[in-house]
Amino acid sequence: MTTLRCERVLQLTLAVIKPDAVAHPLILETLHQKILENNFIVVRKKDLWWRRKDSESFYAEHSGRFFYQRLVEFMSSGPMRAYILAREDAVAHWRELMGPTKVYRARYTAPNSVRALYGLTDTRNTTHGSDSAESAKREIAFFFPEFSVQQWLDKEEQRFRAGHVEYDPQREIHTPLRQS
Ligand code: IDP
Ligand code: MG
Repeated sequence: MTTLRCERVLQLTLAVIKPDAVAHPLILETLHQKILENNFIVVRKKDLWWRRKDSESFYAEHSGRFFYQRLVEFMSSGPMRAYILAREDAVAHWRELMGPTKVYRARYTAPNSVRALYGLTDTRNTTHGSDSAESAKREIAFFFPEFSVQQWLDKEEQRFRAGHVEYDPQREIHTPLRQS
């Protein structure tokens, strides 16, 4: 059982472990532990493998950039893992944990960040995180079309915020405690 208790409304973000990290089971496990150690609630977790068109569509905002082809090929090159995470200021906290986009810069400016520690190149930089609450909503819908952010905020958020939550080690997600 966890004793997480928060004062302010929880925020959701989308976090993705990219194919370079999923390819290494120890790195994948380490990243999962980091998520737990940093007091994120794991609301959903999904392992998936994108087709190229998924990759192109998710990163459409970057089409035309010099790294776009490389990026879409990489993101559909192997399995990845997506999470819906909850926390106070989840968007900012996850981005801080990831570190700067470019691995070389991350190693200098945020040496303990995920991208600094595990990133391989500017493209293969281990993780993705939504950059705003609006992006999080859009990106959660992209990865988890069956999940309703609004319904979660209305029905589940309060229980999670009050700490009525336990970690299910089998499914590797947090679940609300059944009310007694
Ligand atoms: P972010 O992932 O930190 O939000 P974005 O600028 O949104 O960064 O870029 C999306 C992804 O595109 C990055 O995570 C990285 O994989 C790739 N990318 C961004 N800039 C470069 C670059 O200069 N060279 C190679 N790949 C890049
Ligand atoms: Mg981005």
